[in-house]
Amino acid sequence: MTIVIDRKWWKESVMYQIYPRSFMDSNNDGIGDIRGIIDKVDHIASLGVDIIWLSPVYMSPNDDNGYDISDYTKIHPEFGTMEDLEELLNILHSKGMKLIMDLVVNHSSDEHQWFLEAKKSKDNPYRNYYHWYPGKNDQEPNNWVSFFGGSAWEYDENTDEYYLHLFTRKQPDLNWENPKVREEIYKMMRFWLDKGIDGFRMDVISLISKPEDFGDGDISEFNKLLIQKYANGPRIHEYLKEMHEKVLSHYDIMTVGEGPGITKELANDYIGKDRNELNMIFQLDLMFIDFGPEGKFDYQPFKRREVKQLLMAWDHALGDEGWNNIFLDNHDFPRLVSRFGNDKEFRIQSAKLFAILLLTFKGTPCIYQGTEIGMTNVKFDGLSEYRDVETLNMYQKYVVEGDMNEADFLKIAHIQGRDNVRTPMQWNDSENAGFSEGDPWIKVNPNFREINVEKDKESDDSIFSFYQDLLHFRKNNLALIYGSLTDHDPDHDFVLAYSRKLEGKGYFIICNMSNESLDYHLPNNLDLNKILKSNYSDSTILNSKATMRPWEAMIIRIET
Ligand code: TEU
Ligand code: CA
Repeated sequence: MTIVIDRKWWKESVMYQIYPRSFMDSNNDGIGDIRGIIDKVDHIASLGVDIIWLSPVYMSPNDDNGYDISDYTKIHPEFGTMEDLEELLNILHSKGMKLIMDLVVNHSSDEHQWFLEAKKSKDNPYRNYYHWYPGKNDQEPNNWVSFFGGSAWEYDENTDEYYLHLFTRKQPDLNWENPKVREEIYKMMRFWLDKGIDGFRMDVISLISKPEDFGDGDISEFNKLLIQKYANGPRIHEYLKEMHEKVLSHYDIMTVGEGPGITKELANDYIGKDRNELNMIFQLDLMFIDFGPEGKFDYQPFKRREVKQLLMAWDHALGDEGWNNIFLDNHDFPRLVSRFGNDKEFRIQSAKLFAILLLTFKGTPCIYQGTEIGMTNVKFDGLSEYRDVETLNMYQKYVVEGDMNEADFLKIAHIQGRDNVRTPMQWNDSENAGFSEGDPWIKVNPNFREINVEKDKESDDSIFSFYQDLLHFRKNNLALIYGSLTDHDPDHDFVLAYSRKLEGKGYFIICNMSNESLDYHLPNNLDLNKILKSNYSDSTILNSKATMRPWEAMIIRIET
């Protein structure tokens, strides 16, 4: 029976995220730049990925490292020029690769012209490009809090009103109720799409529609407030359908929306194939797995079983209706080998295990810069070495205004902080890991002499080569792209065992996500005999039993 496959280039692609500030510095000012990316394009192309997601390179005061945009159609000089961007785009296209850029339109910078106008007076034509509210008895309009700690409201003395900012006070939320705002954004999107970019990653797109009721929310748990008041607002699908109709549908592009607060039950409302909204979402349930009631810095260790359950539950929820996106780290969350693997005695094995998971699970994979060589979290010595506004704001909340001591806070920052994934890309063992001959904007991870691209590529145990081989394997096996996914061991605490099947071709994948060794009994209803890929050189299966060592993973052919 031939299955009808709805083939799309973005379903068959693998994404690679670049955080430009930390990727490669070509002019030695300590800040990564577009010219640096151009210099390293061959590294990315040789890996075998297809789409680059470029985090923001637009004009910004860098309160949130570019996620606070003051001019959406201008390149920040520290990253280079528009010509540099166009050159990068042309080079990628000449290599058959694609470029998607970050669309950050839930908020702008408070230094954007729109906001500079809006705050001049209550009757300024730009006033309701943002959300302004009078206080209540000299208090904020309601009890909403920012993702980054503190109130979500900032008082503006000049006009005696508060403005809403779900992130920093320098990131005022845009008012999507205002059709002028939407038209400005659509115009900006066309500016970039007409240049030939291949789509957008849409920053916190689930937050752009605000609730009708601006009353107090349930602040007992951040996630409750997120779902109750911030995410999936009443007009979200109207806006996305309008965006699709007015902009997206006119181009052969890909869209992936970052979806804080999008539950798996709501996901297909955004990405269902006939919804005419987005192609994919970056779901954050897995990324928020160890968030306690107060959020990320209220750290609650997760169980490996929960990782398995979330991965499978989302696949099941999307079914054949929505197309998944599989990622295990990005510029906002700790390094996957430190968070989900073992970055000490089993760094290489666990990094490779997650390469197998990322590239054989169902959905478009996204690899974050440095993951291809198993870069790890960083343990900075003191607060002065941290750069991320989220971490610094949380220090203010927990240490300055709270009763946590600095040492305990730094322990959490080491586990959860976003600087973990923002230290410079480690190219070689020369000064600053070959990232810059200047003074890097953030300290290089001291382990760069052991962990760097050059050293990894020379190693017999190369993680980069393992990714290269798997990427090639995936591209040539549609069963790993369009095949069904079946969970063969939902109850096991730390072994992930699933199969992928398409028209008679099939693969059985086992991942031992633990420091334990075990004999794993293979399902007897599958004829499994040939190990095609493994992260140990001598993996064996005998009489339907796989001897699994710590962090061992393998891809076994299903004979049909
Ligand atoms: O992130 C929003 C988000 O939901 C979280 O990832 C958030 O950044 C935080 O880490 C949760 O504790 C997006 C961008 O990816 C992030 O870099 C920006 O800081 C944020 O939006 C605001 O633009
Ligand atoms: Ca630079």
